[in-house]
Amino acid sequence: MKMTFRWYGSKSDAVTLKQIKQIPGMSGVMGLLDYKAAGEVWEEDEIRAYVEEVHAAGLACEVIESVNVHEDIKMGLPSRDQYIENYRITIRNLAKFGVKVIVYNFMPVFDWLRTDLARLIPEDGSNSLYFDEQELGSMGPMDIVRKTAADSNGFTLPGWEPERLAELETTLKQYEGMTADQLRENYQYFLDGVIPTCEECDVKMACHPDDPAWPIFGLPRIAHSQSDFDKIVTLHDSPCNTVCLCTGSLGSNPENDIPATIRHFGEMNRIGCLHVRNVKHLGYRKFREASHLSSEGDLDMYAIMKAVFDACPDTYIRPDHGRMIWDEVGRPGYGLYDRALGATYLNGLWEAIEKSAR
Ligand SMILES: [Mn+2]
Repeated sequence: MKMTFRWYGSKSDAVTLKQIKQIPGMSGVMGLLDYKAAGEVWEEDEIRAYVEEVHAAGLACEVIESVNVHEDIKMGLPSRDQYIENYRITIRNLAKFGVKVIVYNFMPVFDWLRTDLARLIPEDGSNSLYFDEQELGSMGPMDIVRKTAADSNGFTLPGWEPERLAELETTLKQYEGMTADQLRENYQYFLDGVIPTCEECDVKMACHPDDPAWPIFGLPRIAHSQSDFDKIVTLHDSPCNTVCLCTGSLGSNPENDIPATIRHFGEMNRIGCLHVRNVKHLGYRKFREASHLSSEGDLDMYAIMKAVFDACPDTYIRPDHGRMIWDEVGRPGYGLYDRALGATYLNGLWEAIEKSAR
């Protein structure tokens, strides 16, 4: 298991590489260029600058996230071929700098979605990301976009790029009537376009689950359960077509058995990497993100790490969203302190699992 930390780059992240390097057991980052619009080519010079900075700090950069898929690809418009070609160029460019895994998602319009980015946790005065379907019911898509932008403490949020959301109403209209099967057909077309390039370059595509793990605003969503991902990995059968197993995203739906899903795809060699975090269910389609400790949420982190150990022990992992604690001000979900605690806790579980297996 290679423990990593998401890092937004020195211009965009309040957390420094030096701080990341000082977290015990940290081997590298999961990187991104957060200023790139969906569909744009990631140029060699930009990738080189990012990767060299990470390497200079003594960290690896083998996983890149948020290479966003252009909406025209998801909608199956004729312009998709150009965007798929751009994606292929980006894959080749990333591979030149040692990238092994690319995390992306295939969610229409909205990436992850929360109704509150800083919900107070009364028990200890910290705050975390929060979702309540009932609260969402009273908001339209534009309301949630405005609220998310206003609550981001001035940081960019992946999937919430202003230029992507500027034409929101038009985009939502274009999706009207699209079924899950149609979206899956468009997905297959995309995979048929990019997976052969991944095979040439020895890079894995890792699909991030829908977050939360159900459809929203009537849009089709096709990546929020084990059976959904069973379909995805067969859309284009290749070891390069993998899952980014995000425990918190899938875990927002209590019906998803996360350790079983890790074993299932791990044994198939179809896990590209994992995001590991905990979630506290508060009612029907209502949850908040919890600290990583099993007893503070509803996921069994021991069972999760044990499944990783048994089924995909060489994979990349990062602690996912943390709470905001110790009065830290930062990008919602991506502060330093709680994610560092999370990494340390996961490393502790790992050591115990490893030694007891001897
Ligand atoms: Mn995730």
